Amino acid sequence: MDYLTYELRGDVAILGLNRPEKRNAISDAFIEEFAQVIRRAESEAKAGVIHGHGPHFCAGLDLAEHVKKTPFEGVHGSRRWHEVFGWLHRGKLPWFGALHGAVVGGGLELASSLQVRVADSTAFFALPEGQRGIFVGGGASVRSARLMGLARMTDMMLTGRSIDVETAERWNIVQYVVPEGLALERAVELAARAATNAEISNYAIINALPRIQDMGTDDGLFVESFIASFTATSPEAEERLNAFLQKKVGKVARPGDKA
Ligand code: 1HE
Repeated sequence: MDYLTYELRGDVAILGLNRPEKRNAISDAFIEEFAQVIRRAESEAKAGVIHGHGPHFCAGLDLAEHVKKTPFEGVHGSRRWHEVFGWLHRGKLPWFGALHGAVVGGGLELASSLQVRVADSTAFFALPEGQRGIFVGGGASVRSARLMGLARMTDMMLTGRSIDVETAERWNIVQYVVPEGLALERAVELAARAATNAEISNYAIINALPRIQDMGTDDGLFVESFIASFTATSPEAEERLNAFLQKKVGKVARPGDKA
């Protein structure tokens, strides 16, 4: 592979963005290889982690390639990012991001497509599209805006503001902050934990939860009832519920307990 590394560790697929000399900037060839590797992970793993090799997670779109495109090619390129990132956002596996250094432009769009983001203290976040004379095209106007809110994203885009990891946590962009160098280890640990859930529950969490956010209250609650019943009556749920009632599995951990 030219742009990515792949490792299967137990049930967890670990994908590394691997174009460090260009700060993991995403070209057309990169996105096609990424598409293949995501499909491979879906067939082999129960959860996935995405991290970046080199000093940064991802510098976003390959700007050198972008300048050569016609308007229509640009639309197709953006739609392809939507499709591929869509497999992460509402796909088969829960995905965990291990972030460090620059998480900018399309890098933030990629990170926003994942379910859980772990960032180390070196991570910083920006949407420099306004400065480059372009607009977000990898899903940020939907996904990143829903994480941080419209006002914050508008500010980031208008002012070119770069935010640190503490602010990113406060703004809902990341769920975990860890010391420098520990994001990958923590993300793999969390992904391994998610991989032990019932697959049907993970699928509902990934696919139903965001859709229900797009619905009104009444519709959302109606759909929730069907998913709740469908999952609870599965053979796997029966097995897991009985295991708890027969005290064969552990209780809910208290905060701070080692899982
Ligand atoms: C790149 C890219 C790139 C670096 N496309 N080549 N993204 C941006 O506007 C971010 C632009 N990048 C940067 O601001 C900086 O590179 C970083 C802060 C991320 C990292 O800085 P640093 O000092 O570690 O690296 P560097 O020296 O700036 O970059 C190393 C090389 O990578 C250099 O190439 P070289 O041939 O001179 O060695 C850079 O030109 C190259 N490089 N970033 C192409 N992005 C679907 S729409 C999404 C829209 C967007 O993503 S817009 C945001 C684009």
